[in-house]
Amino acid sequence: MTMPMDSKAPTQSHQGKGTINSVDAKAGKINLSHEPIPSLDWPGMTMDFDVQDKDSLTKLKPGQKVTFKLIEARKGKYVISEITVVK
Ligand SMILES: [Cu+2]
Repeated sequence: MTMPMDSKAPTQSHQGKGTINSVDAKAGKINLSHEPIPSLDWPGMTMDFDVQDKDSLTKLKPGQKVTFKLIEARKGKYVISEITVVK
């Protein structure tokens, strides 16, 4: 899929699901083992993510299952825009 750089389309978000391995609220980073994300054509993997809103990390702990939304902050760089603990 190709998209023009000046696309006026609203920022597309991608929905993911995973388990928290570690949280660095100060740095605004979280390490997740996430399930495949078909809309990005990503396989399941363990990786670090930057989080837009650092405060959203303060209540998160390793072992929790979460759903999250990813947006492309800049080309090829995906950050979490929303993260929610699954009960
Ligand atoms: Cu990944």
